[in-house]
Amino acid sequence: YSSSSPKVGILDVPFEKGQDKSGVEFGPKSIRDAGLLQKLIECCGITDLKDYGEVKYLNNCRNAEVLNMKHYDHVISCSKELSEQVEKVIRDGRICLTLGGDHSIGIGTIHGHMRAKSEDLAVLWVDAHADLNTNRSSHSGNIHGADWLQCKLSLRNLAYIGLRSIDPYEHVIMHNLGISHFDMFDIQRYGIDTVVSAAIDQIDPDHNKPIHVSFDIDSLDPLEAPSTGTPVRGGLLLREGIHIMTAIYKTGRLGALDLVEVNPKIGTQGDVERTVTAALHIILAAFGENRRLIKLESNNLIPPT
Ligand code: B3U
Ligand code: MN
Ligand code: MN
Repeated sequence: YSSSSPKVGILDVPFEKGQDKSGVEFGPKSIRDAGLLQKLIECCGITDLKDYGEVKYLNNCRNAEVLNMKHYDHVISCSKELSEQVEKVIRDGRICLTLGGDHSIGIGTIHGHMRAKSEDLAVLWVDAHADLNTNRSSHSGNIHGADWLQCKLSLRNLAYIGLRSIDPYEHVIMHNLGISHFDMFDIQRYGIDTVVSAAIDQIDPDHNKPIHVSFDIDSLDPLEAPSTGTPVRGGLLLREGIHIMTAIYKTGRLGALDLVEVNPKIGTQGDVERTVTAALHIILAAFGENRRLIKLESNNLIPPT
C-alpha cells in the first residue's frame, strides 16, 4: 500500500428518523468533539482533509408514503441530498467519511458512491443486524433496518460481518439470494483475519473495485460500545473491529466509510466515552492509524550507538 496519505472529505448526517430513539442525531458531534479531525492528521498522517460540514435537507417528498415505513418521506429526502453530497466529495478525489446518524443513511452514501465511481462497488456491511427488511417484512417499521435492497447494487457485491440478530424474513432473503455473510460463529471459528480476507475476496474477487464500508457501531459488543439504540450482546471486540478496518486500509481501495448509530444520549457518561472512542479507533484504523507512520519512521530510524 502506498505511503502517500489519501485525501479525505468528512460529512455529518445528524439524521435519526430511521429509528425510534432520540439522540443518534448527536453522533457526529460527539465523534468530532473527541478530536476526530486532529487525530486524522496526527495519527494517520492525513495532510489533505476537507470538512464538508453537515448535510441539510428539505423534506420535499412530503406526500411520499409507504405502508409500514416510518418517516419514509424524510428518509428519501435526506438520502437524495446525502447521495449528491457524497458524490461530490468522491468526485473531488477524496475518500468520503460520513458520520451518522442512524443506519438508514447507508442508502444515500452507497447511492452517491456508486454514482461517483461505479455501480460495481464492493460493499462491506459491518453490523449486528442485516438491515434487510422491506416495508412488508419489517416488524418495527424502522428504515434503519430496511429497504435498501431496491438500489442497483448487485447482491454479489455485498457481504456482512458481525451478524447476530436476524429476523426470520431477513434470514430467508439472505439465504435465497446467497448474500455473503460472516456471523459471530464464523468469527469465533476462523478468526477475524480469515473472515475479513474471505469477505473481501467474495465481494471483490479481482481486487480492483472501490470499497464501501458501512460500519454500524452496534457490530461491536455492548461492553465496547454501549451507547447505541439496539445493542446485542456477544459482538465484536474493538480489537476485531480495528482489524477489519486495517485490512480495508491495506487494500488501498477504500472509497467511502460510514460510521453510524452512535447515540450519546444512551448510557452513562462513561458509556458514551467508551462508545465514542471505539468509533474513533475504528475510523482511524480505516485511514491507517500508526501503519503509515510506523513505516515512514522506520525508514529514518537511527540505530542505537
Ligand atoms: N431487524 C430489526 C431490528 C434492527 C435492525 N437494525 C437495527 N435493529 N438496528 C428491524 O427493526 O428491522
Ligand atoms: Mn445497521
Ligand atoms: Mn445494527
